[in-house]
Amino acid sequence: MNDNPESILKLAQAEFASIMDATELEQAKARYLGKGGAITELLKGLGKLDPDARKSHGAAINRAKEGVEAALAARREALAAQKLERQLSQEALDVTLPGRGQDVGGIHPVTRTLERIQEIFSSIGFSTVSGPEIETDFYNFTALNIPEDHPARAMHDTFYVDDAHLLRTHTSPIQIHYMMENEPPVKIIAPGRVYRVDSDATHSPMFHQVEGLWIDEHVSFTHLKGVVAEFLQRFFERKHLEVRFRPSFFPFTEPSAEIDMGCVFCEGEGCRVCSHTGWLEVGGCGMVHPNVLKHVGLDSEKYLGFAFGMGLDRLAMLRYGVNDLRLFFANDLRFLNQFK
Ligand code: 2NL
Repeated sequence: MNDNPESILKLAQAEFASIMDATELEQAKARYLGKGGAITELLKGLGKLDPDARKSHGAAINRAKEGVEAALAARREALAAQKLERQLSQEALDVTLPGRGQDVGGIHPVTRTLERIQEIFSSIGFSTVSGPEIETDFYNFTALNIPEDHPARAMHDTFYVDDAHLLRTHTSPIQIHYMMENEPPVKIIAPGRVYRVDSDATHSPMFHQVEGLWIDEHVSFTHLKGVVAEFLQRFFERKHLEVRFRPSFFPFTEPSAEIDMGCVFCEGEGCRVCSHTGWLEVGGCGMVHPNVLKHVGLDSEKYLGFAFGMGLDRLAMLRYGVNDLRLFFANDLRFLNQFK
């Protein structure tokens, strides 16, 4: 066994310097300073020496021990520095890379159209009301003077939920609820989703409508024409927008009319959008039928009023120049991003 402290120190220094791993270094330390280690064994042997030899030999062993500890600490530090250096070079971040960016959403064109409609009607005294999309036969048909055998009630036109419930086919039931719960004057618009069994380029099984209703003691057909014309002129931002009423029929109004406006694409010249007529059909209207007033418990001798209905999606298509209704409901970002 090697019992020369200086040569043990040299051995330790050489061994530590060749070690590249922290765990190995701790194992090597044990071979010198641990139980049964070379330095520890030397210290144990001191007891057998006579006092003089013990003193000088002890001092030599202690120098060697301090030397081993110093070499160990230096190597530990060097290995830690190496490890950090390696980590820094491997985990390098390129701080000059551009960020991923964030996409901000936009308001859907149909919602933007609705907000615009609400603003215009609010400025002439109409408030906005809403109601359930699942309705009963009474609110969707009976209260609106639609006869039991009317084709609109058929399974192939209306989505039935069960025997007693259906998906509303127009927003009129909102107004029926409102009239049953509020005293006149009633001055409201009722926008919302409606459902019909129908699907092609110009019809979606779910679409949006906005209806308007004004009930009071002295509301006339003249008010109806004035309100509708004022609305369309402001909605399409045209000072001289032609609006005409064509005689029509609805079970819930009498008299009834279709609402036409001058084509906003060709200014009445005739184009593909207006089928070369110069006119665009945007909705229907009329004076509320006395039977409807009776169904909601209003005195039809005292009160009367007008109602109108327009396709919200169609108004959005005309305003934004969209030629396929289905684009509004396909959720294609290439389409929607154009409305941000
Ligand atoms: C259209 C035609 C219309 C109504 C809706 C209505 C509502 C009540 C009473 C009477 Cl509570 N009428 N609404 C009246 C006439 C026409 O809609 O072409 N809509 C897209």
